[in-house]
Amino acid sequence: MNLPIASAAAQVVRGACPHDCPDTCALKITVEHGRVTRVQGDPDHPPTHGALCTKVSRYPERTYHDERVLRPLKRIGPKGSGQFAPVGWDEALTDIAARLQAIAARDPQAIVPYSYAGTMGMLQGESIAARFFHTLGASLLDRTICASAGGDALAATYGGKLGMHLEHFVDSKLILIWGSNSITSNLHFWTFAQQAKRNGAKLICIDPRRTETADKCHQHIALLPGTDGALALGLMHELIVNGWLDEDYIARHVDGFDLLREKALAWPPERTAQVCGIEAEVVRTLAREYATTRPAAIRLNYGMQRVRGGGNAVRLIAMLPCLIGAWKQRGGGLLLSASGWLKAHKNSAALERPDLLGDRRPRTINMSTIGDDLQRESSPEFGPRIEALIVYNSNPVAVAPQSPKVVEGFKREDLFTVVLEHFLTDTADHADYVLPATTQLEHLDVHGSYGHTYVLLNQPAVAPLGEAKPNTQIFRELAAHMGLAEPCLRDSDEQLAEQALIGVDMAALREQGWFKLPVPELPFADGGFPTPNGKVIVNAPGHGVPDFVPNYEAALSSPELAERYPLAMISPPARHFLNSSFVNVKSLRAVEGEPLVEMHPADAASRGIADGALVRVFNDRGSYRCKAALNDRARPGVVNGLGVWWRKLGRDGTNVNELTSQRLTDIGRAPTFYDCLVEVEAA
Ligand SMILES: Nc1nc2c(c(=O)[nH]1)N[C@H]1C(S)=C(S)[C@@H](COP(=O)(O)OP(=O)(O)OC[C@H]3O[C@@H](n4cnc5c(=O)[nH]c(N)nc54)[C@H](O)[C@@H]3O)O[C@H]1N2
Ligand SMILES: Nc1nc2c(c(=O)[nH]1)N[C@H]1C(S)=C(S)[C@@H](COP(=O)(O)OP(=O)(O)OC[C@H]3O[C@@H](n4cnc5c(=O)[nH]c(N)nc54)[C@H](O)[C@@H]3O)O[C@H]1N2
Ligand SMILES: [Mo]
Repeated sequence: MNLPIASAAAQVVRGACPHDCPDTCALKITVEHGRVTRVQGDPDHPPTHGALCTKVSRYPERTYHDERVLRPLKRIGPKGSGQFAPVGWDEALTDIAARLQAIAARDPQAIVPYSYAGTMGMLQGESIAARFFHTLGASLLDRTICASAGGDALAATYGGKLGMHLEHFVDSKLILIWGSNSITSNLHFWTFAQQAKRNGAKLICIDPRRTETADKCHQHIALLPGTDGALALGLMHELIVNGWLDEDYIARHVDGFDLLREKALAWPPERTAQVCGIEAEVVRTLAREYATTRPAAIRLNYGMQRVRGGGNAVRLIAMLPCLIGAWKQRGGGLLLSASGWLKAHKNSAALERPDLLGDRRPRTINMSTIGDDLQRESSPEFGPRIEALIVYNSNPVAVAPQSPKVVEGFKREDLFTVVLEHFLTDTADHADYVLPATTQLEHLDVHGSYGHTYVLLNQPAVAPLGEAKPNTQIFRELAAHMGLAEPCLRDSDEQLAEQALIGVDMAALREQGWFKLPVPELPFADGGFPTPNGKVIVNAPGHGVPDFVPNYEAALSSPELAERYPLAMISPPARHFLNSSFVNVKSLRAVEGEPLVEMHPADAASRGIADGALVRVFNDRGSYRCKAALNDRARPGVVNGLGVWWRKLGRDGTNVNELTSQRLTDIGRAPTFYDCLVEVEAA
């Protein structure tokens, strides 16, 4: 592969945004005198259309940040203190290799990789890293922290994580923006939605929080957190009793609808409204508009599945477009994730080489319960106590639920922790070794997307800064220091890029920087779901018929808890951060100000809390101090703790995950970040 490393002359290099976002933008990176001076969106890439979010247009500020980790660091203070001394690469890798070898000799499953989507790249994500851990026979990681409730639910319904083309939303006449703050977290979808709006479409936002997206929609339905399944059943009730079903589409393409009909008939608008905390008339009107407007689309997003019943709710909502035959038209249907379209084109087996495990079947650790799992002793059920953690592309001390437990685990003196990072994050502060990783501007990668149907190539724009190395190179060198002879551990990034994709014109990808996958225009217009019989599944094996599942923590299911902690807390993304990334970029942190909890003025008044007052948000798991912002972005009974701050940049070294629980969703073993009761008092 051709790698245009910058020379003195100004040049433009094609790249891709690596972040965990549905938009995966195509970038044009200007390099002058060996330094990136500008990052812009590619005007020719249809989803990006030349625009970038504020965060990524400031990418050079992140890459050239004066706090970048640019040399390997070895811990010299107590765990968590962030006290390190620089060491040479060879010294660091020799010591790490010896430590891991000693553990692996007892049981390689005591070594746990911990990674997520800090970069979504196929190379710098799971390629050499996966090969390395598979060769060792280390524990496997269940990557559940974000999307597995909704993702598994969607796959249980449609047969894959499949949905509408992003570009088709311009043709919609009604768009339900459901559990998504698009302006914050899916900006490039929002552009298409606005175009639809200009063409006469009605936009309805379904979200407990009055977000900036809700402000710009025609209507906002502020339901209680975790009640989306009830709303979907209420809508189905109305579709059924008013004769608004597409009987023909259902007969031909939905398997088991009668089972669902029975459930839905138990949800008249009054019951639905009571559970959701909204008016019955809102349910009736929404059902009528959804049934009678064509084309009708749903942009569902992962915000609504971070609760106990998140999987069931996604299954119910995913039925709606099938009941009205919305899939028959361009601009109709649903999009939660488009990543299933990539599946046929991403050669995961070649990149990750699970065959290197041979006959070994290591145990799997769920990343969402790392707090508890770090405390477990060896046992026949659990397997060996976790002795080593290798963290890359993730900041679990900040982002994993119930952080008091996570911190306690990372502080264990008998745990050996290596963190590959750009910065000294809350997690890196707990490492025995921090290894400096390159950013997207410094390495090669290949990307798909979960919000559109293109693949992208990211060419390195500049040479690695300082002594930083790509994740791939770090794992190659670590493997060599451990004497692992497996030849595929030596594949170069260029070779990996050649192995990554199937059925993609690599010449076009190199030339243009992006390539549209061959996805059918109207994939489900005439059924054809990738399920065993081609039909949408109601009664899913192992899951049964979908139903409303109330939150763990709600008056409905735990009245005693709700008496002590009467406020439901959600912790959705802050616009200028990306999970915990960018919190340390000063210009972006300045816009967000400081950690806040939004409260409705009525909830604040009864607690004697003034706007801007310092408050303590607490429950049985922990306590978090921040400022109260009183406004109607919060509905009564719900508080919004905007996420996810670095703990050490928060007020008392905590963030919102001090309060969240490690309980898991109904489907997908995912965290329930937004299923969390709290109380708030003036601090
Ligand atoms: N700027 C920015 N962009 C991001 C991210 C970020 O942190 N910052 N995160 C990225 C990631 S990791 C992901 S997974 C994606 C998608 O990330 P999502 O988590 O889907 O992000 P949003 O769409 O911002 O937020 C979800 C919305 O759901 C709402 N919500 C919370 N609980 C409920 C509920 O029970 N029901 C309903 N209907 N709504 C609820 C929240 O108020 C919020 O407005 O976005 C990505 N994009
Ligand atoms: N309370 C609450 N908690 C949440 C959420 C919420 O809404 N509320 N959202 C959840 C969601 S949706 C998600 S996806 C998770 C996300 O959690 P994480 O995947 O941990 O995401 P980030 O916090 O962005 O941390 C990613 C880290 O990877 C690093 N990184 C980026 N690129 C590279 C690279 O090329 N190499 C290496 N070695 N490192 C790199 C970054 O510097 C950053 O520190 O958080 C979850 N946590
Ligand atoms: Mo996510």
